[in-house]
Amino acid sequence: MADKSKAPTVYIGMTADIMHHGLINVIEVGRKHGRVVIGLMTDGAVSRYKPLPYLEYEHRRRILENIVGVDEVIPQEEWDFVPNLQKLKPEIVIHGDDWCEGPQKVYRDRVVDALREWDGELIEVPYTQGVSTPRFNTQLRGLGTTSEIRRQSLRRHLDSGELVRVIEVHSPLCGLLAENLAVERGDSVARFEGMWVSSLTDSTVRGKPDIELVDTSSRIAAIDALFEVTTKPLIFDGDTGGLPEHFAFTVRTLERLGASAIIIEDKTGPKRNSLLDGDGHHIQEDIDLFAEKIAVGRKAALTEEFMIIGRIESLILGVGMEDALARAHAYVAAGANGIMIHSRRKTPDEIFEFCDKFRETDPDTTIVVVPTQYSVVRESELIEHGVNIVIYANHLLRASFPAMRAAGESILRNGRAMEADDICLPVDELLSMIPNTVS
Ligand code: SPV
Ligand code: MG
Repeated sequence: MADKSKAPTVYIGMTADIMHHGLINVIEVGRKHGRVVIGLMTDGAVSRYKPLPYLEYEHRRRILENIVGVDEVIPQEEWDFVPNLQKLKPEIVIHGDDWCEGPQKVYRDRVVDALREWDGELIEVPYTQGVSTPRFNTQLRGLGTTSEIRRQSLRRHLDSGELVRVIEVHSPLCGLLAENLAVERGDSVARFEGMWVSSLTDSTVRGKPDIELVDTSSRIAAIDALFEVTTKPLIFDGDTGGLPEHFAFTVRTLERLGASAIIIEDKTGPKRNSLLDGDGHHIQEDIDLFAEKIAVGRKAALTEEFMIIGRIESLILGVGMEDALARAHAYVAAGANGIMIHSRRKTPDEIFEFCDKFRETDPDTTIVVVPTQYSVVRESELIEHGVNIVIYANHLLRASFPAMRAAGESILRNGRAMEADDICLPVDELLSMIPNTVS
């Protein structure tokens, strides 16, 4: 092989989730010009813009390293090429010309500016007709996912270091919404990375109170239908977890289905929802007994990636920060992979205090929060205080009810349906939003 050490450095940034001849074309152009260094987007870089790649970083790296013409693969930690370009100062950057227009154009402009600093050159390879990564992605997602890939994907999101945003889903239709919603926010695209199956909304849609009345088996059966039409990871609200012997079975069942985590709360006796007005609706479990339940669940889990998350009610019950912290450390020592800290206050102060103090001695364990009452809190603030997962725990159900009521009232008021049409989804949209309804 010719000595390439003196050849110009050619930088090519890519995700390389689905390798196709369009990407090979780009690499082939690169190797004609010098030593090809691929800046491979990490999961974190990708997730600022797109759903997580199918293949993990290490797998994508191995594939690329085995492609003729690729001399080196380095991580590109951000969607923006510039930080890597500043480090490498490559003579040449190669990219498909599909980024000259549209949302990627600002990143192209930044590359052009950066290259000017050291007289580098941008070569744009004509877009290969007939291959479109977004189209491949849509087709792949249409095929669904496997239990294993789905289960692991929550950990992958956490490993990316980004805040993981989770939305409550109480039906497969909500699941489709969670799957597909995406909103441009600043220089990235915001999505929900995962789904929360809430005891509150699972009970409410059945017209039942949130008191562990809807049995675990029927809640789990509903997950099967949800999984048929979605690919994102799921966190299950396991209430108190029940008896430790029962909890072990719940863990196994969820894990087998492909759920990524269960959260259980340190309550005992008749369970009541934590957000009920007034104090004393529930009793907190003894710290050692609850830690033991976590340990039983951890032992039952067959995979490392399935997460057991202990939820602490100390702030809800007003028993103090010290108690909350002591419980957090005890639950982690018992094997909890994460801690959910809950609060009923309208401001996030006590949540911030808990997170800051917990992080003083535990930089790693996943922290989960549910800002229903302190909805003023911004995701950027949660990130500053070391939160890893934010669960919007009941919003799709709460949003749907006023809309349904308004439609019903309109029909009753007007003696016909026409006035309600404006607030209803057009029927053709309803039909076309479900995959395979329209060919
Ligand atoms: C749920 O969504 O069922 C929860 C969160 O457990 S909360 O309702 O705030 O207790
Ligand atoms: Mg609940």
